[in-house]
Amino acid sequence: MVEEKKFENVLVSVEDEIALVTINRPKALNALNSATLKELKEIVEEIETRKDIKVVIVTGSGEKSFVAGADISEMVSATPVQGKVMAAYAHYVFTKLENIPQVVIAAVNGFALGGGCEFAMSADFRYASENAKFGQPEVNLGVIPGWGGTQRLPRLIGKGRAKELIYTADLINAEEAYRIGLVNKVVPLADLISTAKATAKKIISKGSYAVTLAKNCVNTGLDVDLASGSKYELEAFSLLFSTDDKKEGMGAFLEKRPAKLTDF
Ligand code: DAK
Repeated sequence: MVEEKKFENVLVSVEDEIALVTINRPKALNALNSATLKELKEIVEEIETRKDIKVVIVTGSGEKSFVAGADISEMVSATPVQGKVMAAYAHYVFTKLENIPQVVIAAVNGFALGGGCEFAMSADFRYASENAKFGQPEVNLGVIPGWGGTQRLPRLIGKGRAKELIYTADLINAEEAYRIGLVNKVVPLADLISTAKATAKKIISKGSYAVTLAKNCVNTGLDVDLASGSKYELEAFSLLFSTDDKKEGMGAFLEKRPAKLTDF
């Protein structure tokens, strides 16, 4: 169980079916080096198989930074082949996180820059503390976003806004991130985790088959044309007619009582 293991750079706790995954390298503002990515891979791969975890909250330790990017001290001397291997590894971890059956909420508690913003974007949605700052500053370093930023950012906030952020390397504050749809909510830092947990609890009270299939439909649909996405939705929707949750949910509505929805 990952919560019983002692990782060097990541803290994991599980309570009330919520896993809290905290990147813990505060001296480097939680920058993601290969050791941290390796730990994250192990954690995500285990969480994917755990029926006792329904929602995952990812955050950074301390009060200043979520994740300040890929670890620049590790990248500085990397050859093109090493850079490609490191980027492919992070792509694997982020895409895995994006598609696990559980809902993933990024609780962005400070800097979410470069690979940190890309990490947050692989969550289902993001809540930010008032001090959070977002950006893709890679062009300052002579590179481009390499962990999915050129792909997920335009899908989230639109092509023009994404290009402006990437070309200028500008950092934006939490309010601006909220205005452009990069985050769903901005709250005081002290309330960030409790707000994410409150949403997690609400989601957990729903039928988890339905939530997971809704996640699959949105994720799959955004990568294909509308007709193919709609076909996928049709299949998922009709599959849910086989579940006890569908009988219970609709039956409870008609009987005017609260529904008791089940687990995976
Ligand atoms: N990597 C390593 N160390 C970092 C770091 C990072 N990304 N960000 C901060 N640190 C370290 C600092 O070096 C400093 O360490 P010490 O000097 O104390 O040892 C410590 O964290 C505190 O940072 P500062 O002293 O700089 O703190 P400030 O409050 O003054 O500034 C800051 C905070 C976040 C504005 C600043 O630290 C900063 O600008 N950090 C870098 C942010 C950044 O550029 N992030 C994007 C990283 S690039 C690719 C694949 C992926 C990528 C690229 C290519 N390929 C396909 C190969 C992804 C790239 C990125 O993510």
